[in-house]
Amino acid sequence: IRYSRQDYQVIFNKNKQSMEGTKMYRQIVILTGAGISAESGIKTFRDQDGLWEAHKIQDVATPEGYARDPELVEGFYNTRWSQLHSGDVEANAGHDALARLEREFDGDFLLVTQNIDDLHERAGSRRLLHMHGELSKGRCPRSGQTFLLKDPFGPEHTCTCCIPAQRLRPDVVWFGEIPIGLDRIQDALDTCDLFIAIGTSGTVYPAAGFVDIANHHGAQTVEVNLVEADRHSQFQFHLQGKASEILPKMVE
Ligand code: BV8
Repeated sequence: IRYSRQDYQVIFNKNKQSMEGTKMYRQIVILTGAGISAESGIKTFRDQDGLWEAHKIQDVATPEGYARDPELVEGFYNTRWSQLHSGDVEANAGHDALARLEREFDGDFLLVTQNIDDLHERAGSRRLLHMHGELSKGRCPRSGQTFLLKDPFGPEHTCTCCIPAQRLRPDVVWFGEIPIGLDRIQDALDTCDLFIAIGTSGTVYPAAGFVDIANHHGAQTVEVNLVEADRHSQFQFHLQGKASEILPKMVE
């Protein structure tokens, strides 16, 4: 994608032929998944040796699993929390490119991420929505109030909003729970003219259905992924490769 200051021209190649389809865009919605953080060393969910290899979804990413064994679930998130705060993980060129696009594109822009890491924030993204929650926060199960975690979960992590204090749970959206910000996302999808899905397998709903809403409203839809993911047939364009290599080229 190349853009000039006052507007945004998109030139894509499709099926390897370069197609001079230049368009002016006024509103962009971007959806990211675990694939954009993969090159920062953070495991994805469904690639080989992914997060779901070691754990069953129903044990670590459902309210029932948490009720059954909170320590197991806290351990699952603490491992990820510790890696994220280890100093070994940083935003990659894909995150940086999206932050730059947001800064320099003068239309409406919304970055929706399914990821619970803070790498988009570290790269400078601001108009950002974590639809599946955030790893660095705990939530009071009674009031819903969230608290920034200075260290990993433990039984001593309690809220300060209730008496007696309640044990904080991970502030993430588990299967069967309602994702965050759906109204705002729906509004943006209803009016966007470009929707780009990056590094997501398209297996989890409602995120996997966002491309259908964008298509329904006549937006240009683009998928950036190593492979043709589950919903690839719904995308008008597929840019195959690593997010950290493709995104900087799109934005330069
Ligand atoms: C809801 C928790 C009701 C936090 C997560 C039957 C049919 C359809 C739907 C359902 C169904 N049964 C149940 C449902 C609903 C269910 C669902 O979709 N289940 C699926 C499994 C069928 N969904 C829910 O329960 C959701 N809630 O529906 O509530 C509702 C809804 C609306 C309104 C009212 C009520 C809640 C879903 C949230 C679940 N929580 N995570 C955490 O632990 O992180 S989901 C989990 O998977 C993550 O959040 C992650 O975001 C998400 C998707 O994974 P991806 O990000 O796509 O990662 P993945 O590993 O799968 O893929 C990585 C991709 O990157 C690959 O394609 C790979 O090729 C690519 N890649 C790798 N490296 C790179 C790369 N690409 C580019 N560059 C690279 N370098």
